[in-house]
Amino acid sequence: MNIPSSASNISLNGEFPDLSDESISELVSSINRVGYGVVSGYLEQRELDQLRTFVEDSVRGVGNRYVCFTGCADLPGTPLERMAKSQVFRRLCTRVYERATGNQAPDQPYHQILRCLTGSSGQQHSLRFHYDSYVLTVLLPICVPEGRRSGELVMAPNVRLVRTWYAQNLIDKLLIDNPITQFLLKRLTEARSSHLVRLKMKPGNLYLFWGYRSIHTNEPCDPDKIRATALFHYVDPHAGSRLKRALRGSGPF
Ligand SMILES: O=C(O)CCC(=O)C(=O)O
Ligand SMILES: [Fe+2]
Repeated sequence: MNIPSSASNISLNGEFPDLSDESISELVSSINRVGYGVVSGYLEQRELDQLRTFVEDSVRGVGNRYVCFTGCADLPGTPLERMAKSQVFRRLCTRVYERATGNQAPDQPYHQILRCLTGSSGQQHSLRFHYDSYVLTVLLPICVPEGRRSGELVMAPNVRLVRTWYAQNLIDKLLIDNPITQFLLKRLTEARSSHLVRLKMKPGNLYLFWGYRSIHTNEPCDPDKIRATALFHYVDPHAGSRLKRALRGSGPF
């Protein structure tokens, strides 16, 4: 389901597109049904060009290798900083969350990242299958290489529910984050298994999925190209877990 951001929705001047309640419902049912929902043309071309230049400069600045930004402190004046601070974008996330779960959206910050993949170091950050730690993942592609190896997003959508206990989540994660499962998932991806959903993304669109509930990763792209994605992860269901707090700093949990 593709929701156009301008045609049927209210667009506020100078702000990001504000989706109607109907569009939010359509997004949520698309995420539940096919694994993802799309808001097309979320960014204007001018904003996309600005981000592309930022990504290209950053990649060049580190010697044409993989670079990743966490949070928005290092992204001042970019549309990504504006998105992180935008009430309209926030309302998109909270309404999607509330519509899907029936629970009030908690007041949690995003886990925001900007990933720029290129070169052989970019390959190392590809085909790493995982569940996110956050319920909703909003992905904004900025640079998507042309051609066959465009770094598609690959996912087995909605394969688990949100766990009540952090310990259950930990077990799920360990069942994925081991060499045997990773090997099997890679083989399924190479075989273009129909069990996996593949997303060839278009820069400037927003892609939403249940990152916590879906096994996913990105495919590698040609090492001489740049693949850049911005991610807003929202709602850690285990934010209050004592076990999580105790384990913090002792691994990728
Ligand atoms: O860059 C992508 O396409 C996906 C990245 C991802 O899944 C993540 O950062 O959690
Ligand atoms: Fe992820």
